[in-house]
Amino acid sequence: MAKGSDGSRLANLNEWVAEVAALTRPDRIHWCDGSDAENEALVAQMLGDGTLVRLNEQTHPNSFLHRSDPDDVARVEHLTFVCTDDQNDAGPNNHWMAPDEAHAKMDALFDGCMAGRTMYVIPYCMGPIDSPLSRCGVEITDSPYVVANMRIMTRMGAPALARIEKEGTFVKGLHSTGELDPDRRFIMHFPEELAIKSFGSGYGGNALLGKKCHALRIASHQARSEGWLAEHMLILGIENPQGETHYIAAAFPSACGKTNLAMLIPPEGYRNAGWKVWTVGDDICWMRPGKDGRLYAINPEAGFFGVAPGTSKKSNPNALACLQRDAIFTNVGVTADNQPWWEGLDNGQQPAIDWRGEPYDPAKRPAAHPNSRFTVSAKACPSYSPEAENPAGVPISAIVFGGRRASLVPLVFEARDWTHGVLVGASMGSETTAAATGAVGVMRRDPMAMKPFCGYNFADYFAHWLSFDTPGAKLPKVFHVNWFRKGDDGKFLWPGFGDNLRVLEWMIGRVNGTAGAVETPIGALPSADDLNLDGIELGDEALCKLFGYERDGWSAEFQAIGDYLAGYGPRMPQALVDEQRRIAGSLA
Ligand code: SAT
Ligand code: MN
Repeated sequence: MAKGSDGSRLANLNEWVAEVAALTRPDRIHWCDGSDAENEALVAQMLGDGTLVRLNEQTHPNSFLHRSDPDDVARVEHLTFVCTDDQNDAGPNNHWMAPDEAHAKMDALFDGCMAGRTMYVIPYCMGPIDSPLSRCGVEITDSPYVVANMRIMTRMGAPALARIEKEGTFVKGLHSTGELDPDRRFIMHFPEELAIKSFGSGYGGNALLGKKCHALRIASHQARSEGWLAEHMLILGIENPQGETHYIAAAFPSACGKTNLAMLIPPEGYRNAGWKVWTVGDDICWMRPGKDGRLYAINPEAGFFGVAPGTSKKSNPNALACLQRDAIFTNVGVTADNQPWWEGLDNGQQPAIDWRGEPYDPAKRPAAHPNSRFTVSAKACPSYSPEAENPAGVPISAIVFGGRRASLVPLVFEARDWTHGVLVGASMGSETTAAATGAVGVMRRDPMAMKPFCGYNFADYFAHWLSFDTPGAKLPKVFHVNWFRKGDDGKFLWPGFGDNLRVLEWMIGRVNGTAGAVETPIGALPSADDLNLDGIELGDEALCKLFGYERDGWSAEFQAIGDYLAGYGPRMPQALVDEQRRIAGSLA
C-alpha cells in the first residue's frame, strides 16, 4: 500500500486516486498543495537527480534548465487519440480508438509503472479560481517536472481542491513518463468521460494535461454541450490614447508568434501617442456569450509555455523581462557562465553547451532545440492585464485567424459576417512548425488553429461556431491576417512584431466604423492608405502583395477549400458549404 495519502473530502476523487494507485503501484502518494515549501522540496530533489540544472543565480535567480530525452521534444500528433463511442464523433480530424480498446492499451502500459516512484496528485483550476467560466481537473503524474510546470501554468493546489470538492466534477488526467520509449507513447482522450491518459512523454503539450489535453481537447467537447467555445487563441487588450480598451482573441497554429503578439510593444510613434497593449493570455481562450450578447473570454492558464528561439529584446522585450527569474527552461543551450541561450536571443553572448548537454558545435546542431520552451508565471509579465484575473472575463471585439502563408494570402482582410468569418477560420491553412514532430514548412489545413486540438468532429465544431449567431448576439468582427507573406527573394515582406499593431488598429477602426476598406470576394481589404504606415518603408512588391488580392490564386484556393469541406461528408453544415460555393462562384 502506497504511503502518504491524505485524500480529499470528495469520495469519487479518493476512489479514483486509490484505483490509479492500485494500477500503477507507486511507493508514495503526494497530494500537491501548491505551497512554496512543496515546490522548494521538489526542486531540491530534481537538482539532486539531474532533472533540473540550476542556471546562473546572479543573472537568473531561481531559474532552472531541464534537458528532455532527445526523442521527446514536441507534441506527437500521430500518437494522440480521441476515443469516443462513435468514431464519427471524433471526426476525420482526429485519430480514433474505441474507448474500451484504448483503456485496455493504456492500463497495460500504466500497470506497475510507478513502482519505486512517487505519485503526485495535482488538483488544478483552469481560469481564475472564482470565475464561473473556469473548470477544474486533477492530474496524477509520476513526474516532479510536470508538477513544477503545472504550478506555473495553472492555479494548482489547495484553492483548486477546495473548488473541486464543492463542484464534485473534474477532469481526470493520468500521466506517467514511463520509459520515454517512442513506441510506447500515447496521448488518449476520453471526452465522454472527461478523462485523459498520457504515457511515455514528459513534453509540455503531452504531459502538462491541463494545457492542450484538458483546456482544448476535452474542453472543446465540454464547451459544445454547454454553449461556449474553447479555442487555441491568445487574448490581448489594446488601449488607445483615449483610454478605451478593446480585446482581441487571435488563433494561430503553434509556433506562429502568439506569444509575441500577445506581448506586443507598440512602435515608438504609437507609444508616444499613448497606445498600450495588455496581455491576457498567449495560447488558450475560453469564451461564452454574456447577458449583453457579447462574447466574454478568460485565459484558462496562469503562465506562459513559450517558444524560446527567436525571443529577444527586439522581438519580445516583455517575454525577456519575464525570463529574468523564476523560470524553467526546457532544451535551451547555456553560456559558459550558465546563462540560458537560444538562437535569436541576440544579447551578444555565445553558447557553450547545447540542449543535449554537449559542447556547442554549430556544425552538429543548434544550441537550443527549435521547439525549446520557457515556463513562467503570467504575473511576471510587465504587460499582464489586471483584467486577466477578472472572473467575468473580458469582452471580445474582434476575432483574428492567421497562418503562415508564404504566398497568396494578403496581410489582412475582414469577413463580411459571422458565417463568412466561420468559413475563414474553417479554411485556414498554415505551414507546419517544430511544435509537433514531423516535417516542417508543409502547408496543411489547420482550421481555427485547432487541427491538433479539437476534441470532436470538425464538421460539428463548425456547426457549433455557427450556432452563436442568434438574434440579440453582438458577435465580434472576424479577420484573417498573414504576417508571413514572402517576396520573390524569399524574405518576409511585412516587418511584423510591434508593427502588427498597425493592423490591429485598423481592425479596431473597422469595429468602430471609422476605418476604410475595399470590398473583394474574399472579404474587405484595407488599401495601403487605410493603414497607418508612418515610419515604415514598404517597396512596390510589398504593397502589392500585402494589400492586393490575386483572383486566380484565390479561385484555386477556394476549389481546394471546397474539396477540404467535402471531405467531412454530409455532416458539414450546409451554411458553410453554401458560403464556400457563393465565394467560389464569384471568383470563377
Ligand atoms: O502543445 S504545447 O503546449 O506544447 C505548445 C504548442 O504546441 O502550442
Ligand atoms: Mn499552442
